[in-house]
Amino acid sequence: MADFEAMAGGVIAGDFNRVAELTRQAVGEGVEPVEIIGQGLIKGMNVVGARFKAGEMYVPEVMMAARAMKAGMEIVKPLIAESDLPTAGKVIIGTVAGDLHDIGKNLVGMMMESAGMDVVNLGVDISPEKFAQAVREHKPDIVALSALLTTTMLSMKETIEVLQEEGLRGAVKVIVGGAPVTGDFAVEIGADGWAPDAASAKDLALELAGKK
Ligand code: B1M
Repeated sequence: MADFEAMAGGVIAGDFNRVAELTRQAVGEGVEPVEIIGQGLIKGMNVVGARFKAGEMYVPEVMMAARAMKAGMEIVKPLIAESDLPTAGKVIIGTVAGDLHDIGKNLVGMMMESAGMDVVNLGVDISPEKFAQAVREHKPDIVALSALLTTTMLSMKETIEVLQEEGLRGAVKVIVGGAPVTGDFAVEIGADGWAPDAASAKDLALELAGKK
């Protein structure tokens, strides 16, 4: 009998060996991979998101939890047809042009991935044109822009403008975040949303992708 509670607990504790072991066990017992993801892995990560938001867990612990979840996902993913994977929407995420900070952005990406979203992480110093190219290529629901410098917040505005100019803006929701970015700024530059932290960004992306 698959122990989903222990699996979720392993994710919360960041114990990737335990999560891998329990996942293998469940697979061996013939449990559906999609059930393992939904009942065990994502459930654990949901708790992590809520605790992080409440200030009860910190960045390194969240990263460990995401790593534990990944250990389980790597076992079940090859067993699922791509079309059967639960997808909560597709996101492209990147740190905007001129900005090399990526710790927070990667955390946001991990949270989204852990919630079942298909995340394409473009990296850092991503120009508006590169974002536009990625939208054409990947056809995401959400474009997520991160900036940590007050000077590079302007690149967020430029990215939205280029998406508009290239006729891509209507096809995606744009969300922004990063330490200097505010909700007012998001409204000012015409973004669809802003979130203060990784767990809230995940919730916002799910909501805008129509999955929450
Ligand atoms: Co830089 N840096 N840095 N830096 N750095 C800051 C941001 C700074 C506040 C430090 C300071 O002066 N007190 C300051 C910015 C001042 C400003 O403009 N307001 C600063 C500066 C000035 C610089 C340089 C210019 C320094 C220099 O060279 N003179 C330079 C710029 C380089 C460049 O980008 N072009 C620089 C370089 C660097 C390092 C390379 C050394 C390194 C980055 C390493 C890396 O990322 N791989 C670095 C670091 C580590 C920092 C600090 C210390 C920590 C940032 C961090 O990772 N925080 C930072 C000071 C600080 O914040 N205490 C600082 C942890 C991370 C989990 O939080 O990124 O805020 P954060 O992400 C949060 C939220 O913001 C949010 O969720 C995350 C988790 O909850 N979030 C989103 C982030 N993206 C989001 C997207 C969303 C939603 C939420 O939706 C899409």
